[in-house]
Amino acid sequence: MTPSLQEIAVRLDDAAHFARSVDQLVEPLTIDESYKVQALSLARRYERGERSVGVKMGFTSRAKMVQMGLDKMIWGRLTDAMLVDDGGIVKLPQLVHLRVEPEIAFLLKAPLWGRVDTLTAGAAIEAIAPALEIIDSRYHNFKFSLTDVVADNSSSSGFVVGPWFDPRSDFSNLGMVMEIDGVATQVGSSAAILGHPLRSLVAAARLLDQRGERLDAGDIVLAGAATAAEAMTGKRSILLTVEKLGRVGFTIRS
Ligand code: OOG
Ligand code: MG
Repeated sequence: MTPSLQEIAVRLDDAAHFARSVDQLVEPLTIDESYKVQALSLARRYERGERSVGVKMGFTSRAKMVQMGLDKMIWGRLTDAMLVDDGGIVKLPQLVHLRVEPEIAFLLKAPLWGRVDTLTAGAAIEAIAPALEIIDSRYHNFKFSLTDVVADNSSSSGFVVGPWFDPRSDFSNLGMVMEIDGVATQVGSSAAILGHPLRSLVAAARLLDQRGERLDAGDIVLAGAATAAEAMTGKRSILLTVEKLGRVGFTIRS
């Protein structure tokens, strides 16, 4: 018997909750259905007391598309339980197989939905910050199709946000260096995110609207990784430096 979307959502939510990887979905889902599974699995988190704090965009850079072999933008939902303090600690047993990637975060001061231009999107930003995303696919070996990953909340697991800055400074092409235990492992620019990270916010407003959702004042939006993600297995210290915006970091403990 084909499992219902709710059954798939429970399977993926349990996998995330208990940090156990599962098989890729054998059920042929449409992209619509995979976003429904995502919403159903998040509903379980909200029932456990988590609160929505925004969204993350995925596959907004060439580097990420090439690394994962997928070429369509996706999005996932962020909750307060995923937020890791700047300088904080993440424990490995809570994760299946984490990866870390350098991002830019937006904090919104106004709602955004549908087709908006970059001027409107820019005017809705309260502040921008350097950010690290901790992704953790719930599928074995971090392997998935587009609908698999969307159903799995686009691999969302955690995120760390650095100091907030005035968004009126030019952030179209800022150097980004991610260091692991003091060694620069990923080097890029904010321009790798769709040519300008603001375009990721424009895309978020449009893609959410297609599912009848919108961005609200107070939401955080992660623009998507500027470089490929780094897999990590042991204790590590991760630091991202973004030109003009400063630093954000955290430590992984076993
Ligand atoms: C999917 C999530 C992609 C990004 O920043 O591109 C993403 C994955 O790579 O597991 O978060
Ligand atoms: Mg990401």
